Amino acid sequence: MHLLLHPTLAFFGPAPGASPNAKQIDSLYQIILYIALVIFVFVEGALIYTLWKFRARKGAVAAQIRGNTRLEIGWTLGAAVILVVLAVLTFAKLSSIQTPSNSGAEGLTLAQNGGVLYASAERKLPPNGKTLPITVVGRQFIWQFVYPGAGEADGLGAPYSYEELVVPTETTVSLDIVSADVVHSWWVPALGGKFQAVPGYHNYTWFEIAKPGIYRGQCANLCGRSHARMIATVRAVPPAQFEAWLAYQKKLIAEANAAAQAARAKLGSQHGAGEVENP
Ligand SMILES: [Cu+2]
Repeated sequence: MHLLLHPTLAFFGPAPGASPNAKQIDSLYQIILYIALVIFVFVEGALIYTLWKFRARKGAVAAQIRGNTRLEIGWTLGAAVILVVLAVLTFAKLSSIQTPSNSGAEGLTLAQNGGVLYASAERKLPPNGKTLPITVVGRQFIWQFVYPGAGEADGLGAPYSYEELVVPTETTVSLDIVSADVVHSWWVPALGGKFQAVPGYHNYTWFEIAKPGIYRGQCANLCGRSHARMIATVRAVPPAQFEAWLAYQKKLIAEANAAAQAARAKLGSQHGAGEVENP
């Protein structure tokens, strides 16, 4: 179910969801908001009416009322029923928030691009098991994204990017969120909940973006002096464009590594290898 927030209420709502999990969170938020709004108007209305109707007047004697058992049982039960309804709705939506959906028909062909099956109790997979796994590394003060495609057995050589995460549309992307130093918090509001990046732990989340676009977020945990600069951008592009971008990124990294190696070799020949072992 996806409700539409009235424009005057949109200010109070979260960013409109661009991923199925974020949409579920959004609609849950709206259900609770509308129920709360009805109660708020009723309670405040009754209060204002009572203040006016029974205001102090000359000669008026206030009635002394000593409780009303039926009324008290009524509002206790009423509040309990509302809480039960909200709890049931939340649990009903929880699995579609936590469990990734299958990639769309137009999504990336995952078999060729590291559509890896993870035998992990914590990492939830889409029903068909296919997902594009990306590791998100929080570090002071930048987000790093590591994509599948390690060239060597040691796992090194995987393409990566900083600050901007590029993903294919219509593809279920599952994130493995880690930290290289202190606690950070991954949060792109339009793509779902907030997840902490804690050194020594893995946190998992996922999203699936239908249409090309740019989604912005920011580290949501004060992680040091330049925390405010720790921004994140997710750019969704069609799968073919993603593959081209990833290939180009690999090429750039390989070229930069080759240039660094050449520079190191040159320095080594000038000063003797011992001096530049650990530049
Ligand atoms: Cu941070």
